[in-house]
Amino acid sequence: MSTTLTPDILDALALQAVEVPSWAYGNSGTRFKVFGTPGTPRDPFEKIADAAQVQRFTGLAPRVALHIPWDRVEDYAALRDHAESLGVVIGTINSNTFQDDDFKFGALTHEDPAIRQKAINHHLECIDVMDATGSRDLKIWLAEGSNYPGQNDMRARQDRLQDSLQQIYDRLSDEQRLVLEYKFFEPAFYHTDVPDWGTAFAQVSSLGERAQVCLDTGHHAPGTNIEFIVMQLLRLGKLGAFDFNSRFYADDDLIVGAADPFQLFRILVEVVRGGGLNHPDVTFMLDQCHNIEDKIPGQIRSVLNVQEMTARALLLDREALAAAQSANDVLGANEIFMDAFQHDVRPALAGWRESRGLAGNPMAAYAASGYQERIAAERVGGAQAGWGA
Ligand code: LRH
Ligand code: MN
Ligand code: MN
Repeated sequence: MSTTLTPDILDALALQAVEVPSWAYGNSGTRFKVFGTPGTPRDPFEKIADAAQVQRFTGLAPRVALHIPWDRVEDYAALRDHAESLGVVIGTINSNTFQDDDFKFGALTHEDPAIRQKAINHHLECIDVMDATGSRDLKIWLAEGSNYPGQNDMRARQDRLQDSLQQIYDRLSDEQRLVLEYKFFEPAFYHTDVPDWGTAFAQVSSLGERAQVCLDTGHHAPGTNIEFIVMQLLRLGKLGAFDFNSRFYADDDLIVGAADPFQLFRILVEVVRGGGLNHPDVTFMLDQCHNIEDKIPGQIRSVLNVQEMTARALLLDREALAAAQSANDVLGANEIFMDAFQHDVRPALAGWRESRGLAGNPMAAYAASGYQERIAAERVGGAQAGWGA
């Protein structure tokens, strides 16, 4: 194994981009309490300004994802200009059908054609937002399902879902994509209409080439081999996006790489193996909430964690690994794998940053910048991540 980051690895890292979610900058919490944080953005313009700080200090986060209606504004062209003036662009547009009373029993799967049409129309509005902001991806996560056996006809709901998704997909331009996110439970507790990668894969496969699967790392049962799913979706050409976060118990939305750095490493090894790293077709997005920590440094830490594990994944000696695998050298192969994971790349990455005119330690540089104190003083009455907006 190379003991340092070679020029090839540094070049690969230079192309890495992690998309940050606008909702990470708003206040969030659990169903028990949402804590307010001084300096929380009051509107989407301020969320984008905060996201731009992450890019400013890391050079790794050039795009900001929006959630509609949380980030609904009058003038999307102005929002786009605002983002670009701060050195970032608008990324994925996330739809939201989980906070409207009409959708209590379903949205894209609803039995009532009028309600289903309302849900489809919401997605068409999201595509209008994409047209106005230059966004490429429409991300759909559905909070639909049932709580009790017998409550619903699960098969009829799949059929309605397929029809709804097709109508949405047909409205996309040739440059735009639809990514469908799966989640095994919550808010529905018995059945969920898109619970797993197989269902997402089946649904998007019948739509067309520009329909892909989004893998949120927090959306699997404990113990799931997520890197296997990453491998399979890349193999099938259907991994469109990641929602990165980490979890101890359920969909905790904690800082990526905080709970299980080794899992993040294993995922990124498969991404590199599958040609996904720096591949324009796989969006690396964060989907996190910072309930108790400051949000901007929480996001800076997150993108640094992704970069760190990516660098380790790139250090994996694939030739030696392939040889050990062919020889059925079980322990030898595992040792090669672990060698890459155990390698401390932080000093090399600090040097990488400095060579690009960035601070070696972005966390410290942000803390010293005075930005946090300034927003705390200037902004009064910040908004929730969207749950109350
Ligand atoms: C659902 C989810 C989905 C939503 C986001 C706020 O749990 O992961 O991506 O859009 O959280
Ligand atoms: Mn998600
Ligand atoms: Mn989630």
